[in-house]
Amino acid sequence: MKPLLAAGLLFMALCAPPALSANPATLYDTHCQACHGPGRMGAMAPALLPQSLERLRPAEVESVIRNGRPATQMAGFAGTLSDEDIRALAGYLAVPPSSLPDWSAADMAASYRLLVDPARLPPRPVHSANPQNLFVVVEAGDHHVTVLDGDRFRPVARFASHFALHGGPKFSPDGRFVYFASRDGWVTQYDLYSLQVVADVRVGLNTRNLAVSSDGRWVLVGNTLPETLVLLDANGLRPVRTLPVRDREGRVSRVSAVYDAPPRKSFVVALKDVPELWEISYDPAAEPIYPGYVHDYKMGEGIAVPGYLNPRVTPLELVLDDFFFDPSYRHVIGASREGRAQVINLDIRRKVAELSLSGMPHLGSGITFVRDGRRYMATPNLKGGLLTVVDMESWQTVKNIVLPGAGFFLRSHENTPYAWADAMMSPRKDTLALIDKRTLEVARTLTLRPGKTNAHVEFTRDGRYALVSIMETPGELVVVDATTLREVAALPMMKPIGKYNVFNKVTRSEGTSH
Ligand code: DHE
Repeated sequence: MKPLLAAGLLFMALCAPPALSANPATLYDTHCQACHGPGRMGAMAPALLPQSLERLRPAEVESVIRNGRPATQMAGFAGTLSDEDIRALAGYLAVPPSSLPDWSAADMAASYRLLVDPARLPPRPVHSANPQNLFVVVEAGDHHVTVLDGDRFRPVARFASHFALHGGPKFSPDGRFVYFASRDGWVTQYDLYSLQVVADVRVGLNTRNLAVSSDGRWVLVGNTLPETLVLLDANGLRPVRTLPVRDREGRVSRVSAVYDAPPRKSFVVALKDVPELWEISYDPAAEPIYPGYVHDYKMGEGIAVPGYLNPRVTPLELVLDDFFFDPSYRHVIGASREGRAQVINLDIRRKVAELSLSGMPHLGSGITFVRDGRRYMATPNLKGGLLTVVDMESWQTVKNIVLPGAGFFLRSHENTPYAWADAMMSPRKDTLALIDKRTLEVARTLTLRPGKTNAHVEFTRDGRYALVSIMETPGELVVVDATTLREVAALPMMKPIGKYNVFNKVTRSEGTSH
C-alpha cells in the first residue's frame, strides 16, 4: 500500500465516529433468543426477565454475557459483541418487557412431558440401596442431581436437572417419588425406584417452591410470575387447577412459600405482597363453609365444595416472607425478612403472639428440639450471625447464640445432641458451628475445607453421619462421623447445595426442614 493512501485510511479511521451500539432488543433476538426463548421467557436456557435475574448484580450479568458460565452451555460473547453492546444488553435484561409476560394453561399444556406411564413403573427398586436411606443432592455447579446411597456413600444415579433448582425437593409420603422445582417454573417428578424422570411441566415463569400433600395426591406450586398457585396431580404432574393469587381487594401477590400441614390435610401458603395467610384443604371431607372469609373461585367440575381445594384466608397485619410450623401444626411462626415475626393460630385464624427475631430470619431452615421437657425452635439469620432460640410454649426468645458469622442453614437430628449451623454469608464461610442443644452454647467449630464454603448439613436416617456441602465448582460432599467428627468419605461434586435424606424427610424429623 502506498504510504499516502495508508496515512489517509489511518486518518479516516481515527476521525470516524465510534461504532454505534446495536439496538439491544435486536441483539437479544440475534444472539440470545435461540436458547433463552422469545420474549426472554426461557427455553432450553433460563428465562432472562428481571425477576429471574434479581439475584445477580448488573456487573455479574455483564460478566456472564462477556465470559459465559463455566460448566454450562452459556458461551462468552466477548469476541462477538463490543463492550457497549454487552452493557446495552445487560441493561435491556434488567428492564421488564413492555407487555406483561403471562403463562397460560395452554403454555403449561405445551410444556408438559410424560416420560413414563406411572402405571408401568416397576413395583420395587431397580437398585440395591436402602430406599429409605437415599439422599438426593442438588448440584448447582452444572445443574445436576445425584441420588446417593446413604449406607455406602456411593452415587446410585446422576441426572441433568432444570436450571437453578431451588428450595428443598419434596418426597411422596412413601419416599418413592421426589419432586423438584426450578426458579424458572419447571416441576419434575423423579422415581427413586426406577431412577428415571416420570414427568415434567413448566407451571410459571418464576417459581418460589412446591409442597406435596400428605396423602400423596397433590403437588401445589407457588409462583411469583405470574402470581399464581398451580395444583398438579402428583402422579404424573398433570395440571389440575390454577388459582390466581389475589387478596380481597383484588390486589395480586407473589407467593412467599407453600408447605404441607399433614395433620390438617391442608397446604398453607404465605404471600409476599398482601398481608394474608392462606390455607387450602385437600381433605375431601373438609367443612363446606368456613367461618370468615373464603375466596369464591368458582371451582372446576367435580369440586363443588368450597372448603375443598379452596383457600380460606387469615388476614394479617404484616406480610410473611417465610414460615415454620409448630409440631402440632396448629401454629404458624412467620416472619418478614426485616425480622418482624408473629405466631398465627390456624384454628382461630389470628395472630396470638409476636416474636423478637432480629436481622433476617430464615425460618424455612428452622428446627425444633426438646430440652428439659420443653420444646424450642431455633432459626438461623441471614444477617447478624445469630441463632435465635424460642420457647414454643411462651413464645419468648430464650437465647440469641452468637455464631462465627451469618449463615443460611441449620440442621440436627433426634440422635445427636448438636445442631449444625453454617456461616456461609460471612467471611467465616468455611466454619460450621456445633451448638449443644442441652446448653445452648457453641460446643465447637469445624472447618472441613479451609477457605471454601462449608454449608448445608443433612444427617443419615440414624443420625450417625452428617453430610456437608463444599459449595464450590468443583466442590465436594464430605461425610463426617457425627460423634467423633472424623471425616469418613468425600465425593467430588459440582457445587452441591442442599441434600435431603428420604427417611428424615418423610418422617418429618424434628432436626430437618419440611
Ligand atoms: Fe433459598 C429453601 C427463600 C436464596 C438455597 N429458600 C428456601 C425456602 C425459601 C427460600 C422460602 C423454603 C422452600 C422449600 O424448601 O420448600 N432463598 C429464599 C430467599 O428468599 C432467598 C434469600 C433469596 C432468593 O433468591 O430467593 C434465597 N436459597 C437462596 C440462595 O442463594 C441459596 C443459598 C442458593 C440457591 O440455590 O439459590 C438458597 N433455599 C436454598 C436451599 C433450600 C432453600 C438449599 C432448601 C433448604 C432445605 O434444607 O430444605
